[in-house]
Amino acid sequence: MPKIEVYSTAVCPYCVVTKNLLKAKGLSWEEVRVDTDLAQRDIMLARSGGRRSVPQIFINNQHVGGYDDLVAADRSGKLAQWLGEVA
Ligand SMILES: N[C@@H](CCC(=O)N[C@@H](CS)C(=O)NCC(=O)O)C(=O)O
Repeated sequence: MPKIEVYSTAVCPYCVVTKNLLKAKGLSWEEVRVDTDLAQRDIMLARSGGRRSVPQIFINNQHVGGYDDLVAADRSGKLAQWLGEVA
């Protein structure tokens, strides 16, 4: 199974639709809250190259970006590659 990490906050519509998309694909993920754990917020900023919005999504330690980026990757076929679904 791919390792999927979603940095999120409690009130975050883009986080909700991200998790809905992942769920629809039968994927599971680790949620990392950056509103309740400020150390994780610093880690998110470092890993994402300074992006402050949530969600920030990582697949197998590769930075995907936010929800828009996830959708774009899904449409382009990159997401399937990152998930190991295609060679
Ligand atoms: N284009 C981004 C939008 C994300 C976004 O606006 N997230 C909100 C929470 S749902 C946020 O982080 N707002 C605060 C900020 O942009 O610093 C995406 O698709 O992920």
